[in-house]
Amino acid sequence: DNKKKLNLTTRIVIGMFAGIAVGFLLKLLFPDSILVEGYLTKGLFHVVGQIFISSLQMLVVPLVFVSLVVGTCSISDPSKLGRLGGKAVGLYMVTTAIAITFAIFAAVLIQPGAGVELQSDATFEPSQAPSLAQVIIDLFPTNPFSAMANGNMLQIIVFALLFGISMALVGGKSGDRLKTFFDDFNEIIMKLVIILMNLAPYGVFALMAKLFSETEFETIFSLGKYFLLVFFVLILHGVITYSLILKGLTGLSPWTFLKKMREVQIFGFSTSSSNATIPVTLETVTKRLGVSNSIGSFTVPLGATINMDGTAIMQGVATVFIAQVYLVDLTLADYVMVVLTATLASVGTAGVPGVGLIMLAMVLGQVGLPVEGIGLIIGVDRLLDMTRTSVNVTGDAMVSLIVAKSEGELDEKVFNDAEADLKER
Ligand code: DAS
Repeated sequence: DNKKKLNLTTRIVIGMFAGIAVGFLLKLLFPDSILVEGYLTKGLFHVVGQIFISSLQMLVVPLVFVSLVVGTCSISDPSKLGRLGGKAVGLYMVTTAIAITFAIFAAVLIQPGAGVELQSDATFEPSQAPSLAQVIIDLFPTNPFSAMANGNMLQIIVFALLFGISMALVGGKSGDRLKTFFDDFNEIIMKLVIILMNLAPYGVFALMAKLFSETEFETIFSLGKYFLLVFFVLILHGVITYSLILKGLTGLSPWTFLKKMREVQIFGFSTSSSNATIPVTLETVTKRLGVSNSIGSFTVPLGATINMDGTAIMQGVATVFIAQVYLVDLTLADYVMVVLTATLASVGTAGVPGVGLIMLAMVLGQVGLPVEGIGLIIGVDRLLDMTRTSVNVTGDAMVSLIVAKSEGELDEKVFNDAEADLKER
């Protein structure tokens, strides 16, 4: 039985590749079959895939609220919270700025949009980037229950932090009684995460089979240079940059980190949602990488919302690509504006599928580029969204490790134990 349990990750990887293979086969053998579409692509695969994603999303709000209350009330001096917040937000902003700068540099070098004759008939309303003041005001929920009902992550985080601090300050019998309640609640929710992770091989299979049986690969060829450049910079950032930062700032083994992050990356890839992946990211960061819950429960949900390095990479390349297609010369000041806008825009938007394109409209609007240029790249965005979400969640986990290590709250025995928590799966 232990042997079977050991290979949930393997089963998930098998599910992913089997889904891709079946998707390709269906597209190849029954290209326009109504039956396949009716019973599989829009039928079985769609249903199983959506149930899988919904089951993850179902846990996000209770898990984030409860784990953050538990995490916060175990932090004795509230001043530490300020330090934690500063380190986490600082690292999230810096890694995102590095990501987009790297992406812009690569795009200016490779010129993916040069000589591209593409027309876009899409029309886009450039949604205005929320002012920083508004973003800060919106952090505080007028009604915590509606914040939870709407899944407004930043407001849930703020409410949980305040609630946890108050519990720690009250202390005594009622504080401890409530802490015991939340500890138990947290344990049950985390067990539920593990139970639902066993759905993953089927859920990932269904999502991949549906995606690869309905993706028009022709569009990818027409935007080959753009697609491959974004993909390449994403992989470089996710593997090389993160390894250098992790090794440099903590001395931890990047290989161990990336190996243990495989499941989380597959969840991010198949769901295209950092938010839906939070339960798996948090479970992995605390139980397999050795980050304390009081840090992980804060840095992971925060990261899923404000940290989107992968998204920033797409935005960097897309902005240069669209400028090249529309023959607009961007100045250095424009590029700086793109870096700032993309980094700031990522703060105010949740980690859900396709949010990167919505933010791209803000970035293009800031540098006066035609927002309908998004129509040029929307056809290949699905696969890129999946890949950049994997990078986003990897960045969230990496920053959690760095903050935990700097606070002396990283259990390196767990981090270096290849079998850590595998028995739970
Ligand atoms: N899908 C988003 C996420 O969950 C990223 C994006 O849309 O770019 O992180």
